Amino acid sequence: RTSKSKIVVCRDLGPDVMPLLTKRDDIEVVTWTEDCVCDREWLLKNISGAVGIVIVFSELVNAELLDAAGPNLKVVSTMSVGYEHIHVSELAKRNVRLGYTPDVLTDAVADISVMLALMAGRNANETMGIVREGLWPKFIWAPFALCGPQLSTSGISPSRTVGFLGFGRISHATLARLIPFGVTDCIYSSNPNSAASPKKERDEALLKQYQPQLKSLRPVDRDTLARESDVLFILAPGGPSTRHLIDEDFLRKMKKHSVLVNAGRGTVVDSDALAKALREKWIWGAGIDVVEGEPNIWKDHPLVREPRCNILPHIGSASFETRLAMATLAVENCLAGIVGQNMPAELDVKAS
Ligand code: 8YV
Repeated sequence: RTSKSKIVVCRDLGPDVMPLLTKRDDIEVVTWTEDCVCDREWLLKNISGAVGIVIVFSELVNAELLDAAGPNLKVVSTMSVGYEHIHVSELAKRNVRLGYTPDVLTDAVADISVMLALMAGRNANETMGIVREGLWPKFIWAPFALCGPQLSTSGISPSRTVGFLGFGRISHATLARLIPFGVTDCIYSSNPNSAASPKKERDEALLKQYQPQLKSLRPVDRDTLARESDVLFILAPGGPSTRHLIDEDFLRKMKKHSVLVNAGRGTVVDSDALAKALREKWIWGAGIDVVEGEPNIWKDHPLVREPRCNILPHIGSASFETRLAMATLAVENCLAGIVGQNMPAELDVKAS
């Protein structure tokens, strides 16, 4: 009798994806089926002897967990593109491979980034509050009441400069969506810690692709990014190197009518500074899908109290299509990795 390989799955991945695992005779699947974050005690107990584990971004993968798994563990597969919940060097030490889910969520997150930019510019949270609270009948119409800055450029509105902190796949897809809006200038800071690290050929190709609409595309330092962006998209990864890159100093330099969008990681933005910037009107509005300290964001959080802060509970990748693709890829990565095959999307833990 050959023993089955154990795979621990930290969320029920649904009826379309779970059978990829459960229908296999050679695999024993142990699944956390509760509708809440996987219990740490349960995980530490059940991971013992596993060859693979499929996780989401709320599972911390550290030495403790890897030690609890023991020497059989070959693969950690996360259903996310971000991996700051994973201590990559601990994986490297133990020769454990890492699967993740880039690309498949790019469109969904780019969609929601544009949505947040529009919501923030046109005061969605504030104005929907008027309707929700039954205040519409009392509202006195005035030509400039409830107005906000327009994202699209037309004969009547000036050209817009969009800025990106982080200029990877999701930023490129967001820029592509903004071209029909008439955006003419794009600036970015791709290496947020120092001067931007430009990629000349890539930038020339993007400019060529979007001409004649797009007039300029250039890497800038953070100061220029703050001063020149009409809409700033934060689409950078989390972790210590990007923590609070958007701080009080940065926000004070931004334009009064500018909009800040964060669909990357909450930790990049200092929440107190952003709340102050909105309260004191240094910037026009914010649209954020991620907040430092999430999901523990209660009603009295300084950002929740700001009417010009449009907050979504981290749903950037939450479309049926994208979550299905992410879950499928996470399982495929795991299945390939445990038998030593090429994983469809592997992150090189030794190089990271
Ligand atoms: C997911 C994300 O919602 O992929 C990421 O890094 O932040 C989101 O797409 C989340 O990670 C699900 O695990």
